Amino acid sequence: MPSDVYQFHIFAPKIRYMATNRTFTMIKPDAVENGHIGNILNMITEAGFSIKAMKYTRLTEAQAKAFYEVHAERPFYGELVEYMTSGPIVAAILEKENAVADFRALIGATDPAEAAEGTVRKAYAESKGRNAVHGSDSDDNAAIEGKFHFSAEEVH
Ligand code: IDP
Ligand code: MG
Repeated sequence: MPSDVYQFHIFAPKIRYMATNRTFTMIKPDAVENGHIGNILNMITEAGFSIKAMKYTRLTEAQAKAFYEVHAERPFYGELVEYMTSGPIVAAILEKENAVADFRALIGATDPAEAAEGTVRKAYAESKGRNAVHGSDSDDNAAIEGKFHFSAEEVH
């Protein structure tokens, strides 16, 4: 192993580089309303993800604002919070090798017009805003978002 890589491993804070093999997802209100829960869960399990936790729930305004806090300054934040509280969702923690990246590939680009064939958003999203599913963008956020929705006792 080259010495610079070796040193990197010694001095890097270990936790930030440990892949958890888990991601967090939501089937969003448009997809629930349009009757796509079963088909989307089927795509997810067919792609090799296993379900570690799952619930059918509805976000409060406070929960939606907190979950999407990172987008608070974006022009679509109000619209996003309104949409995410407009109806029930399915929240889940998923497990698979390389879960975060593989799940982002499975769901496709944020805007369904740009999403690849065979992706969840290509098949089921209505628009860039109402885009059927959420997928965590990093291992750190997967852990934070999973904990936001589930207690340790709800993960199996
Ligand atoms: P992502 O869900 O693909 O990670 P982000 O950029 O993190 O996309 O945005 C979070 C969510 O905010 C999107 O999934 C979508 O529901 C909504 N959103 C993003 N960009 C827009 C926009 O330009 N108009 C309306 N809603 C948007
Ligand atoms: Mg995102």
